[in-house]
Amino acid sequence: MTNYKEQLLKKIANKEAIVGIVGLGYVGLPLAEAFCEAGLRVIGMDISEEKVAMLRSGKSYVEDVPSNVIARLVSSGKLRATTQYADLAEADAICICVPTPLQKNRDPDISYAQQAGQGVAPFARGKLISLESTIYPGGTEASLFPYLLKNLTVGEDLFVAFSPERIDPGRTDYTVRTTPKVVGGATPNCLEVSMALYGTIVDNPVPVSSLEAAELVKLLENIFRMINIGLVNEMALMCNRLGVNVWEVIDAAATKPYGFMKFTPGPGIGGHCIPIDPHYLSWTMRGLDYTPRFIELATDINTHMPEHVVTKVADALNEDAKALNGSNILILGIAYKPGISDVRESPALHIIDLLREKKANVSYHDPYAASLQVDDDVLTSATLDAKTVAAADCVVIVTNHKEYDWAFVGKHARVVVDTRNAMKAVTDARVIGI
Ligand code: SAJ
Repeated sequence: MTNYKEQLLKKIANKEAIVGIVGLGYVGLPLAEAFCEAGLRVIGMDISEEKVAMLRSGKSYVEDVPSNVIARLVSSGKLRATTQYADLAEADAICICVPTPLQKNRDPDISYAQQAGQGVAPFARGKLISLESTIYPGGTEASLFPYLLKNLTVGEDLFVAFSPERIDPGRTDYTVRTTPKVVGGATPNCLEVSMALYGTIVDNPVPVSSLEAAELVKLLENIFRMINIGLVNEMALMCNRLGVNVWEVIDAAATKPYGFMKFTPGPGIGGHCIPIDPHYLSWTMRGLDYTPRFIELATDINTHMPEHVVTKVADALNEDAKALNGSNILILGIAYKPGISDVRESPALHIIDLLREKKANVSYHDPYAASLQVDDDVLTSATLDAKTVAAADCVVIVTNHKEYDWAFVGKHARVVVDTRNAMKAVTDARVIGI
C-alpha cells in the first residue's frame, strides 16, 4: 500500500516536488513565480494559447510579474507553460486558480473549477489538488469531488485542499511570502500535505479545520469590506440630508486609534472580488432558507450609488439651467480603483449607461484605460487638456488616479461632481461632493 502522504511530504521537504498550476492569471502567475523562487519546478497550464505563447517567449501579461522574471524562469526550465492538462500528470501538487464568476442570475458559476477537476482527474492519484479560487462553502467539494474521487479515497489516494488567494494586484507592501495564507484540508492528511506545500512559499500558512472554514474565511474578508463600504456610502447619503461633510466626519472618526477602520464612500463598488464574493454566501444561505440581511442591505446601497451620482450631476446642471439631455459630461477615471486599468464591474460603467439613457453626451478620460466598449460604441479616452475640461458642462470624478492634477481640473471645469473627495485641496472651483 503506497503511502502517498509520506511520498509527497518527502518531495516537498527535499524541494523535489513539481507544482502544477491551472489558470495563469493575476493569481496563478504570481503563484507560479513564488513556487519557482522557492526552488520548486512549476508546470503552468492555461487554456489561452496566447498567454502560453507569451510566457514561452519570456513575456508577461500580469502587471505584478515582470517579463524579465518570466524570461529567467522559462529559460532556466523552472517554469514550463502549456495548454494541455496532460502535461500536469508529472506534477505532485496542482493549484487551481481559475475564475469563479457569477452567472447572469447572480448564481455562482463553478464551471471553470469543474473543468479543472475534470482535466486533472485522470492522473490525480497520489497528488495534492488545491483550489485557490473564491467559492461558496462546500464549493470545493461540489466542483472537484465528482471528478477526483471516482475511484480514489480522499486523504489516502489523493489530497484536496482549499486555500483562498490573497493576491492584491498592484500591492507592494505585502508579497505572496509575507501575506499569511489560510489553508483548509478535506481531511487531516490533506491539511498536513497542503500546509507543507504552502509553507514553501508563505512565511505564515494558517491552518483551519475544514474546507468549508477556509472557504468562509475568504468570503468573510471580502463581505467585511463590502458591508463597511455600504455603511459609509449610507453615511454619505445621510450627511447629504444633514448638510454635513461626510469626509470630515470619517476623517475625524479615523483618528480613533482603536475600534475603528476607515472606509470611504464612493460611486459604488467595482472589481472582481468585492461586488462578487458576497453573493456566493447569499446563494448558499438562500438554499438553507436563510437571508443574510447585511449582504442584501449593503448590496442595495452600493448598487444604487451610481444612480445617486447621476442625481448629483443632474443637480449640478440644474444650477446652470441645463438638462442632462444634450449636456456634455466628462468622466475622469473609469477603472474600478485607482492605479489600475481593470474596469470589471466598475461603477463608472453604470454611471455612463445611466447618463447615456438620459441622452447626455458622455466622454471619459482614464490614463490606464485607452478605450471602452459601451453598447455598440467604442469610446476612447479623451485628451485631458484645458479645452476638453472647459467644454464639459459637468466633470465627474469617478476614479481618483494619482496622475490627475486636481487644481488643473478645478481651474478649467465649469462644475465638478467629486465622488472621491479628490478636490479636497482645491479651493477655487465649483465642486459638488458625493
Ligand atoms: N471602495 C470604496 N471604499 C473603500 C474601499 C473600496 O468605495 O473604502 C471601492 C473601490 O473603489 C473599488 C471596490 O470598492 O471599486 C473594491 O475595492 P478594494 O479596495 O476592495 O479592491 P479589490 O476589489 O481589488 O479588493 C482586493 C481584495 N483582495 C483579495 O481578494 C485578495 C480585498 O480583499 C483587499 O482587501 C483589497 O484588494 C485591498 O485591500 O486592496
